[in-house]
Amino acid sequence: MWSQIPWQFDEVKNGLIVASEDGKLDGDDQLVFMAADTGDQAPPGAWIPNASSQQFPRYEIAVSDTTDPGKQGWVYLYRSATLASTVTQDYANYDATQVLILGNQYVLRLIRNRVGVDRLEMNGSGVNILDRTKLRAYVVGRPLPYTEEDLTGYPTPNLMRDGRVRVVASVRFGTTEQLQVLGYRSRFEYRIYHLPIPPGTVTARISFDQSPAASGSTYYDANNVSGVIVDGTPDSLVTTPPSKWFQASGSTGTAVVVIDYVGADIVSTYYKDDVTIDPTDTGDKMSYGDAGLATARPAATVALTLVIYVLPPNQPRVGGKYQGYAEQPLQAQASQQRFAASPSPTTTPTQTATPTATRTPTRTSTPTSTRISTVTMTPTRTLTPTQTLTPRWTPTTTLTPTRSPTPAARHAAYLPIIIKGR
Ligand SMILES: [Ca+2]
Ligand SMILES: [Ca+2]
Ligand SMILES: [Ca+2]
Ligand SMILES: [Ca+2]
Repeated sequence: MWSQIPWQFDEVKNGLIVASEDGKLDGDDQLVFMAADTGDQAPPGAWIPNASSQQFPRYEIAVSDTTDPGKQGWVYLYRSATLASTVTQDYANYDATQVLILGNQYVLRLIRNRVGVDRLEMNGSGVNILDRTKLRAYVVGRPLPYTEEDLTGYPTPNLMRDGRVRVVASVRFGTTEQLQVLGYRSRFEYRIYHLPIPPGTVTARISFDQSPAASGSTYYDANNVSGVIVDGTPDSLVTTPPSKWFQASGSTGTAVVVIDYVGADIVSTYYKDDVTIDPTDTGDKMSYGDAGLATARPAATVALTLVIYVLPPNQPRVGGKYQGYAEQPLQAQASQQRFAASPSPTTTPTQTATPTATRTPTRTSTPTSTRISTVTMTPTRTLTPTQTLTPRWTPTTTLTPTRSPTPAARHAAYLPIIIKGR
């Protein structure tokens, strides 16, 4: 049995996802689908029941996980002049009026005309657990640090893509893209390409400050194994060596943040849980489990990527695993196959069982539910085995160990590429 799955092609130009380039697939354009939608490997000769597709090669794409070599899944990319799409799922959408990314498992608001986000609701709860993201730059001789409020003049985010798998919103400031936000089903990435650092900056930080609604959740990072309670009462934490991931497990969901910097030395974890009003602070001027990284000696501009996973409520300490997912993307390998007109010699005429129902010969287990596969295209016809590149992390994804599909009999998945007028 074949099933169509959600997918999208995104065009890439100079390393950035764009709304449109030339309308043709070239070497850096990306095919994106969710690893959880992959199926079994189809037996040799098995083809979708569509005559037009037989005239074109198909591509078998094998997806594997270097963090768990036993996991593999397959999808098949078909081209046809007559195939109709039956896909109804859409994992992420964009609301331009409210500047929201609406992933299946979260609602995220981008701060209009600024760098950062200031609303995060998880798992359909309607509860905003985020005060805002905070930026600080401490400059010699300046009593107060520069904050995200001082980074002004950014235009409203521009929607680049709103497909079935991901949303890409982009902020162009000057002549180059300053940041892009990629929203998937239960993960989003905040990529800042050029963050200007004020001259004379000695130390800087970026952090996620939660809202009072996050009170009662548990905070973990690489150094803090048993966790501390986010409640506005200060905690004592180990802050070195710096942790590159932070996790808050609460009653509406669990957020894991993985941060990567380019252009600054990361010196320590930043953490502040203190309800005391700080008049010099931004946002609600309180700190609820405000967690991030402090850096020293930043360059004139730094680049940083934040990958945020939205998991079910009250997860145990899993941040290290998700850091691994962020840093070790899924691998996709594509091979071209052609339809063979004659019946396959291996067909057994006496077979009584439905051949499609229980086919699972090679699939050992299903990938976890929301890892993404991105495949780059070569100009001609073959899918390259290389993964996509962008700043430092590829748009892989990942998610929830608790939401893996059952590893029972499955389907063969395919992406219908419908070519009109041929
Ligand atoms: Ca192109
Ligand atoms: Ca969409
Ligand atoms: Ca506390
Ligand atoms: Ca606050």
